[in-house]
Amino acid sequence: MDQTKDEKLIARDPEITWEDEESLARDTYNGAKALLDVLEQEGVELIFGYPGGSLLALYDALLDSSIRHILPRHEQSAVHAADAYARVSGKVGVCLATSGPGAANMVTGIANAYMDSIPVVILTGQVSTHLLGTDSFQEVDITGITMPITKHSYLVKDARDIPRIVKEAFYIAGTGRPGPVLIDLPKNIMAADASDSYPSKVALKSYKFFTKGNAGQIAEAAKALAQSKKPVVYAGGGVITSRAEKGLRDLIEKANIPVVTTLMGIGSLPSTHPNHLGMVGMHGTITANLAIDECDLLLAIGVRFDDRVTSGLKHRFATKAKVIHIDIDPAEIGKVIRANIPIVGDAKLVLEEFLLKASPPEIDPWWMKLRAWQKQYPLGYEPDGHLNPQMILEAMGKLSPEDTIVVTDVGQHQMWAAQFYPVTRAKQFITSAGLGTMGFGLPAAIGAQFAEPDNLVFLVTGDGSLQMSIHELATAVQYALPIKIILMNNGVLGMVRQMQKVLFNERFSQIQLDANPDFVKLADAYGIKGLRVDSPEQIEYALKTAIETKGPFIVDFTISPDEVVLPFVPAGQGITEILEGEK
Ligand SMILES: Cc1ncc(C[n+]2csc(CCOP(=O)(O)OP(=O)(O)O)c2C)c(N)n1
Repeated sequence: MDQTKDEKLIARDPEITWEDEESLARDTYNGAKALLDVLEQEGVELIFGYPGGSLLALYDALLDSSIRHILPRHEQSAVHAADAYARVSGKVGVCLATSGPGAANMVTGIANAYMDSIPVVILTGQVSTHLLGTDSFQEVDITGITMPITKHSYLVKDARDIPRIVKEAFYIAGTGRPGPVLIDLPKNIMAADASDSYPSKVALKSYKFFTKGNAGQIAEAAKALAQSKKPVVYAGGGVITSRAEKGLRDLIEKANIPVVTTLMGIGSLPSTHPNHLGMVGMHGTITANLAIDECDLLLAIGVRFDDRVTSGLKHRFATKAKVIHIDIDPAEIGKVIRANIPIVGDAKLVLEEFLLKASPPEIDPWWMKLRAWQKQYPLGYEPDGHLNPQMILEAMGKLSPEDTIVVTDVGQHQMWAAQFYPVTRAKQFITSAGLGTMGFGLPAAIGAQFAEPDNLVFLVTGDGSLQMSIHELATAVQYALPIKIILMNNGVLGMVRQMQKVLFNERFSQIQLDANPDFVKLADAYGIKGLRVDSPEQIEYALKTAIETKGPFIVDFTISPDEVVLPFVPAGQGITEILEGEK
């Protein structure tokens, strides 16, 4: 008897469940196998995922695939890890979760990638097509839920569409302004007969992006630069995404113009470059903020005039300046600040063209003013004999090799890292900027370490943030990832406490983390070595020990809850209303 035929007959019997049909389909070339084949052809080496009932066929097929599957301990972590992997490797990150709770757990991670324009393909299991819309077990409408936080999404209804959809998803995620693309995969589609034809090209009529900027607008911008007396470059994450660091450096060195960066733009120019005035915005340097306020020409490259920079006060931001805005996403032009000279295009290509046309403006008096501000308002801190967080970051910079990657969580520690770690290159400083997601750090450090297995990866975190993804210590151990965790342990939700202290007259509300574990002991329970440090003299020894110890390591630095991040421009105040303040 023809067994396969018989199985097919049985599978059509209404009494036979989809589960039975799925296991009968295991031997055929099904949607799951087609999916993995096309992912392989897209060059995917790693998937961060978490299994479940809707993905049984896919996890079965994974056993025969060359793709390596990494199992974090939470689906949110799978997205953060894929996100950081993409930020560091420059490839599209891939993550996977089952239907319902698995997919829903990914929402914060997807929003995080969306806000920072990171290319991630998210694969979610879904209930079988005949159950869609029936509130069936573990059903959520994940394409609906994530509509505003994805660049695009697909619900696959025919297994034969899988190769085309995957090809399109990678193309959309990784081109133009990058972002997350979700593919929802119903259970029966994963088990259904599929096609192994892989399209060589993407044909998407409705998806277009500009790469080359308009030559006339670039010429106009170069003319404006040559005539300006007080120009400033405002560089963002777009510079790094388009790998325009060299173009930026060539331009600002040729024309000798000062540069400020956003949080996402850290690394677009080495922090030690003489033209670098530091980060701009809420916790930026005073000089960077005064420069924006005073400049007559603002050359904004790959930025979105985020309210962390503008304080949400567009009528008070760079009011004396002619604005040149270079961005690949036309929707960003004029969204917040009106651009006098808009240039839609890829920053790298635009800057190459700009360089050819640029001539240096006469700006010696401007530089004298900037240098005077830098002298008057240096970014520093007063060592007070205690363990100041800034010291730790300076020591990390001194002791770590140049190819080190620094991943941060969210809070005061993030801002101290942005201010005091000497970042020398693009893709070295990985942080959750737009969404500000506590709990991003540890899974992101995992993704970063997978992207660059031979480089030192530091995670700078806080006791609040770390506890939002502490379970990922197990993942670091399981995959022998030698991440060095630098914990700034102040016993409080420091950044919120700081705002309550400064803006709410020290009326502290719900910021005390009273039942913190002993983090060194906790790490030890996972098999991770660690040290606790509470005085400045121990910093160097602890960091050296962490770096030299094989495998993951935690240094638990006890810092005072009274430490504050300065300067501080409170939200809703003009960027010149900077609190320098005393601690
Ligand atoms: C998921 C999430 N919840 C809440 C917040 C609001 N928030 C921003 S910073 C912060 C405190 C962070 O505390 P910790 O990680 O200990 O870092 P610290 O500021 O003390 O350095 C909070 C609660 C957030 N950013 N993300």
